[in-house]
Amino acid sequence: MVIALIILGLVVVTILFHLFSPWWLTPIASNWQAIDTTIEISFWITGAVFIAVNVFLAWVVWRYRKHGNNKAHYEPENKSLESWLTIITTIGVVVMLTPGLIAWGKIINAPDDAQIAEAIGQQWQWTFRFPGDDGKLGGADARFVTPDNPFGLDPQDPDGQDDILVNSQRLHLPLNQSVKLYLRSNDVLHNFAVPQFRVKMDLVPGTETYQWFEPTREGEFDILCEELCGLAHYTMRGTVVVEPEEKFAQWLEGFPTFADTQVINNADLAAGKKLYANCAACHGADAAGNRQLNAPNLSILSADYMARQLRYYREGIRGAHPQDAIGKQMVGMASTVSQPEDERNLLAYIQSLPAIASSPTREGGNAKAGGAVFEVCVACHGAEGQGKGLLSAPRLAGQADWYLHRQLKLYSLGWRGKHTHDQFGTQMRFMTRTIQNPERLDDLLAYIATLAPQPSANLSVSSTGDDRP
Ligand code: HEC
Ligand code: HEC
Ligand SMILES: [Cu+2]
Repeated sequence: MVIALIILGLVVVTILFHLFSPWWLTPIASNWQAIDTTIEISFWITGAVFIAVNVFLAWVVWRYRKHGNNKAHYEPENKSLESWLTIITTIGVVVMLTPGLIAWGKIINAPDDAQIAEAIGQQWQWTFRFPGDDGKLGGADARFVTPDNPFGLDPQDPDGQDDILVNSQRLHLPLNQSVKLYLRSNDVLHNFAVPQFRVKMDLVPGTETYQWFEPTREGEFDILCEELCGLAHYTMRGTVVVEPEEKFAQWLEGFPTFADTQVINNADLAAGKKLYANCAACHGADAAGNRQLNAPNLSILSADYMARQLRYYREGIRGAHPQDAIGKQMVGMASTVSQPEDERNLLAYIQSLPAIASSPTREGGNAKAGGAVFEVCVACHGAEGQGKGLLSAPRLAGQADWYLHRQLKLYSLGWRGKHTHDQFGTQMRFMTRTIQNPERLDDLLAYIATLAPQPSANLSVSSTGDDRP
């Protein structure tokens, strides 16, 4: 009797929980109502079966409880009961699966007029690519990935030259326009999902998958990596911004084509040198930095990293804290090179200067103990602190120790890396927690100082980044 009541109680609680649960589907923002319908049908059918089976179970427990000397009647076969159960189950399963198959048929057939785009997943960030005027995406493969070519586009493919590279975790999309989003992984399995769009799909290394949807609501939605196995996929966050077509077009214009990013080596160095005169006042004619002016060493940094920092300064992502007077100096400077061509020429010029390692200025600290603190940094900044282009992590070896000290402090204060558009900085803010105390910080900086390359070693663009073979 008690058990029968417990079973009935569980059924009632489950139904109430289902009806009043705060965790319900987010309001839909795409054309995929069919997915919601499929989910609802499944809920109705599984719900009905759940109630029927449990009520029957409770009834059986109560009806055939032990009393007196009654004995179970043994009936191994019952043809008519078995056929009925088989027929009802079959109908249930068919009703449940058919809408799913119909929806799947639509999911794999993108409309012909869909806008094409690509999402690239790599540990642990998203980047995006749009075709240029030719409407075609060029070939790409993880084996083409170098610090100069982080998207891994085939340099020989003419279709790829005008592809627009969006090196940002924010993907803008036009409202009410279907998008066929190709999905490519540069390393492991990932899974691209925007819960409000209702479609999700795995990214599989070595092959290209896709999904399509039509955003139907303006706004910002989270991009999640819903790959559950593996390390830290939950940190792969991005944002989809759905906006009217004109605004989208304007946004897209701000990004370089693949060809643009490749000319950095034959950019106009003379023009770059002229622009650099402004910067030399603080960063020095040799770009090796100036301690008195708090200006870091630029000679060791990759163009890609510097370009992102300049953009961050311009967009109020870095140097924006009201008390950050030192960082603020760069905000105005970064806007003097807001033209993509100026910025390219300038960065190409800085890259053409020989890399100079800054000499250590700090005393104390146990470099040996610091090596242990540095172990967590290796995953992104490399074992020699050389930086990894693929992970957007800059070179630390050879950077001025007082500058590194200040940046780590800014991260832990939240003056840097706290802006919602600063996903890389957010990673770093979590990382600074592993340093824990001033003593370990001293040790760490002493260790990084031992990683500095030979003074004046020329670290050309292609050797500053990724350390993969
Ligand atoms: C008034 C002095 C001053 C001038 C002029 C100046 N900078 Fe800076 N720059 C700084 C300071 C100070 C910092 C460090 C800010 C901080 O600690 O947050 C910095 C930081 C940077 C960084 C970030 C480096 C890193 O490792 O993250 C880049 C890139 C940079 N500057 C490039 C430039 C360029 C390019 C120019 C010329 C257009 C320029 N700077 C002109 C003072 C200056
Ligand atoms: C998950 C990858 C990751 C790990 C681990 C990591 N970093 Fe970083 N770090 C980054 C990225 C990405 C950036 C660039 C941030 C940006 O673009 O604003 C960065 C930036 C920095 C900077 C600023 C450099 C500059 O030129 O301004 C310092 C300093 C730094 N990291 C030190 C460390 C130290 C020390 C550790 C270990 C305790 C560490 N990082 C661990 C990814 C990482
Ligand atoms: Cu992932």
